[in-house]
Amino acid sequence: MDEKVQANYDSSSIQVLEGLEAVRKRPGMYIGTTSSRGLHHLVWEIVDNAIDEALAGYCSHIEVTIGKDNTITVKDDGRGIPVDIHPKTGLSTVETVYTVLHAGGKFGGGGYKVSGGLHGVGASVVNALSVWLEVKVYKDGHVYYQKYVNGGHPQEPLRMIEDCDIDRTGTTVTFLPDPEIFTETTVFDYEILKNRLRELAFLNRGLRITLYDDREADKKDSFYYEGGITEYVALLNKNKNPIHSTIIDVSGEENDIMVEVALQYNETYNSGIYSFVNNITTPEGGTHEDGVKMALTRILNKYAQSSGMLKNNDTSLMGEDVKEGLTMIVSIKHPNPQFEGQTKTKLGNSEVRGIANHIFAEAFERFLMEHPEEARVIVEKAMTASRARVAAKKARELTRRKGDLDITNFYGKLSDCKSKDASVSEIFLVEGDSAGGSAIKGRDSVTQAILPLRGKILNVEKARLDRALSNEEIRTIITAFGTGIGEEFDLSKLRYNKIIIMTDADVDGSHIRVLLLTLFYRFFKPIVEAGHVYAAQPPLFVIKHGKTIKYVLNEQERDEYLASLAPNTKYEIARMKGLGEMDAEELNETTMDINKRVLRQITVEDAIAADDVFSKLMGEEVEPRREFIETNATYVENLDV
Ligand code: 28F
Repeated sequence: MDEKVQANYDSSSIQVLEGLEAVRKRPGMYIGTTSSRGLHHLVWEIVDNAIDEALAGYCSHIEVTIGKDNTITVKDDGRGIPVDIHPKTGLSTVETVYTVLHAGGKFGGGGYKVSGGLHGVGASVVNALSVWLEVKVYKDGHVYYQKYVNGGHPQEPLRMIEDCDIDRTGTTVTFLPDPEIFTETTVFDYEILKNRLRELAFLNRGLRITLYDDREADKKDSFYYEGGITEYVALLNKNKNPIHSTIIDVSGEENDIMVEVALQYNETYNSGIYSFVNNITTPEGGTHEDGVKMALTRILNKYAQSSGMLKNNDTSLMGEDVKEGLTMIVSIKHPNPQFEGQTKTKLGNSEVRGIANHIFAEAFERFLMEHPEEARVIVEKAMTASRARVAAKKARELTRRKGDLDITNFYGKLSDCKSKDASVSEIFLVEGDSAGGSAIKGRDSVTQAILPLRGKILNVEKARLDRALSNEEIRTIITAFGTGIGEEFDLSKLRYNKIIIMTDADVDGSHIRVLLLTLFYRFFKPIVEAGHVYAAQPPLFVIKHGKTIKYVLNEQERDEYLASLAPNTKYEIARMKGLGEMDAEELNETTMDINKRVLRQITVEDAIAADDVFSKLMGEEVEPRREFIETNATYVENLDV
């Protein structure tokens, strides 16, 4: 190696060490959190590089394996990372990609750098946060290998270790996340990996993605969708009775921006609209989604008028009306996306709005003209929704006029807290009058409000807003929250910082909890997304020994606690009664006191998965519900959506 390269090697190796050290010092800066979410983000960084190779047209199959030891292996059949010396760093390109921060940038020419939620921090971050990582490159009939240890330090330079078939090419990476960084867990969740890998297969039509789990015998799933996002819409609509047969599939390109839209209406009253930029989920939407939605409303109004279905003096269809029962996916590829919004997941590029609008409008209008039958069904659905919206407005005004929706007129149901400071206030939604009574007695009346629920509330999965508003209990909940509902909803008016569902740990209790979660998810989703919703966890057992009384949440905690007692300690253990049988003191002591209780925060980890759970559990179809409950009984019990 001549002097120049050697010198360069020293300076860049210092930069490398500082870079990797920086990542280990503040991992949150690079992967968001070091929780389970951050752990799984490592996989997305590596998978995204393989997907880029597929987008470039060189990779057709990506395999992800969860190892017995919770390692992850990602394997692609692309060209294989170049093994030459990288001009800028004096290191092999492989070592550059895996040890220089952000070295994984754009791969050569145009193409789209697909990047995970934090926009492609690169493979070197994964290396820095792993106990070890090894890369194998298959190219020119040889296998090249390099291993990095203790947060990315190369053990030795890249070297050829063996021969392989001359026509075998690709990159295989295996890594073991560092438990010193991922202190919460280093165990990978198969469902999380499966859902996202399936989504990536939908978003990249024709690419096969296979997931293996070596921790269990022959556990694998393989995804391959020639139809791409139209097959995604078909899956999302599976249990929702589509109202027209064709899944509308639009794709177009302008100014190096690719736009794809797939949509189909179903008979429910909810909308499932999901948008992506370069395979990144954009839950806050943005200009791509806005452009398509504007076109959808404009073209449906235009068709409704020109076909005479909408008379001149009829009110036009609003955005909310054309969203009812709509399952739609908007996926765009953009060479230089700009993200904004609270969680940097809203697309900001203004030029996209117009491009998405007219690419979709032209194709959608052509579809309606060529499919008059399906067009009529779609327009009729929107017109019915429009009438229901007007009715809901009247129902809201009516109830407000009668004073039902204002705070004073339902003293009998809500025992409000004295504090008016939302940031310290919390409301318990309690199953049954007796538990409600004990909760009112046992609570801290300054900060804790109690709303006893009389048995099951209406299943809103199958109800429009006007029907929900006609339900007494739901009106009480809407008023207690203070945010309003539907188009009036305003999160800043939420009267409590915590909304705590307190139901028994039995089947009835979990059914009421799921009914409430359905209500919150369908009509108060921002409240759930902001993390205000919790489930109280009443103890399942009480253990008494000497003067000590210990409440435990479940069998596991019981066994751990019993194991912690001195040998041959005399103790009594009993299964707790239901909330209704606890006295005020016990209820407060075990489930409400903010210093003693254990709450489980309800999160919307994955909107699509949550939507799927609710429509299966609460939708019309009985079959999927029974099959779902049978296969996921434990999952239903721990419904964290
Ligand atoms: C298991 C994870 O990382 N696959 C990859 C390639 C292919 C090329 C490449 C990657 C650095 C900046 C060029 C090959 N031949 N799977 C992967 N496959 N990176 S990562 O190049 C990265 C260089 O620009 C590649 C010709 N061009 C690009």
